[in-house]
Amino acid sequence: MSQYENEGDLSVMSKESVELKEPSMYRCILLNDDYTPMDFVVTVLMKIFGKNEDESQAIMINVHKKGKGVCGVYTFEVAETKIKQVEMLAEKYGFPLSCEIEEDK
Ligand code: TYC
Repeated sequence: MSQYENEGDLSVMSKESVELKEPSMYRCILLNDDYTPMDFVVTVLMKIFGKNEDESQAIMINVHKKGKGVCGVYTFEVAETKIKQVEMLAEKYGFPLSCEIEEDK
């Protein structure tokens, strides 16, 4: 009998190594400002966050009125990448649009 026989046998593995956890999820929070044009924000929501035009309008207006709002919930790397994309696109056009990350608990 091979010494490796029991590898992968859940009955002999410790509880910690058997329990697979779901990855934590993170919200992308869009922040309001006084300078970024509304249509630019709507375009960002469609292009980067995959929202349709109606959803994008609704999110943009909500952020405009309330100061901030969730535009999507993703795994950490995806959320971080989207935030970088928002900031790079905003910088390209000289707008101060900003987005932050927050754990979704
Ligand atoms: N407040 C901006 C304006 O009046 C529009 C805006 C909405 C900017 C949402 C940023 O995340 C934002 N032009």
